Amino acid sequence: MRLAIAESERVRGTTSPNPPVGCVVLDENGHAVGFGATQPVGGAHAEVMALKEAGTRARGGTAVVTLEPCSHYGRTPPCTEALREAGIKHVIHALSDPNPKAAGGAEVLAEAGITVESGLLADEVSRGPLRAWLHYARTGRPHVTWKYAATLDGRIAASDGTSQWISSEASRREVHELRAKLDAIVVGMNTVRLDDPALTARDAAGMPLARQPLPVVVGTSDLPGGAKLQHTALHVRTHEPDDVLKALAERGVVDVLLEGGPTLAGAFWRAGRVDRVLAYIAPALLGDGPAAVLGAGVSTITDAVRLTVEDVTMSGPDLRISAVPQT
Ligand code: AOF
Ligand code: ZN
Repeated sequence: MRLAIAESERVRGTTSPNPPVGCVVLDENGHAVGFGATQPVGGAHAEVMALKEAGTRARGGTAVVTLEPCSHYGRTPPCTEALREAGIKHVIHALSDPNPKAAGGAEVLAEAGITVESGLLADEVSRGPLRAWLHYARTGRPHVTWKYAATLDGRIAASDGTSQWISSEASRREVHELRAKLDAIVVGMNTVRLDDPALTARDAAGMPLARQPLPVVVGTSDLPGGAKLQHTALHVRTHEPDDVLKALAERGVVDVLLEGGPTLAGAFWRAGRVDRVLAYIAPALLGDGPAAVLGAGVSTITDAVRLTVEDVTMSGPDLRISAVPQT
């Protein structure tokens, strides 16, 4: 299953609105003979890719897959059918498919005499490669990760407005890799005015990475003339997080990185539309300057938004914290 997860990681950011699924086919002796991952929309599912590589070695073997094989005729024929025809005898999947149209694969396989086991590394898959898509499948809204870089005292800029660079080079590089795995990056008009970002995913030498997320600017006014994003960004003329998310869902966006700034972050918090926080905390102190979020709708301590920390790691000299709001 870890190999299947690794397969799925390779296609992250290329499959939306479909999930990035990974699959490994083992021959009857348990040797891995086929690897596959979901192709861009309309293309083959993970199982079909892995079966293709395995060929006749799949006969009598096992398919290990991060999501329950689909049982429906969608843009492609059912994976349950492909597995049966290839002579697969066992299927192990991490998660059941929450999409009612595709679900039911486990029963179909069992009826065909294939043994089915579910739940292997389910937590790892649901927090990892399938997290955003699971949220989207359940709510119809893209998943939002709010990412920011701040000092130890929670500030994202100095009092004179300067903000380059709060986080370390290691952290900034990590964010570029993350950008390439997401569908869209969202910023507000203030960020465009202040920072004139390009919102591209670049490597250490500043060259664009192979995959680029959709840049999105939120705000009712026009983009300033000459802004880097003027001809590349999707401009959503609203301040309402739900309207933004609706516009993005209509374009097949599932996984969103909310990058700035504090006012837009506040609007997403007030609307309850932050699904995960990714904070890069630099060991520096400013004492003055804007906070990471403004106007989150909290005025008294009992209303504080509480989060659960999922992970804390060092990113160069910075602390990287991943946390999810408590429900
Ligand atoms: C699988 N393996 O690799 C993926 C699955 O429109 P379609 O026909 O491509 O079907 C999309 C649905 O199929 C998607 O919403 C999800 O339920 C499932 N995705 N299933 O067996 C895969 N990507
Ligand atoms: Zn399928």
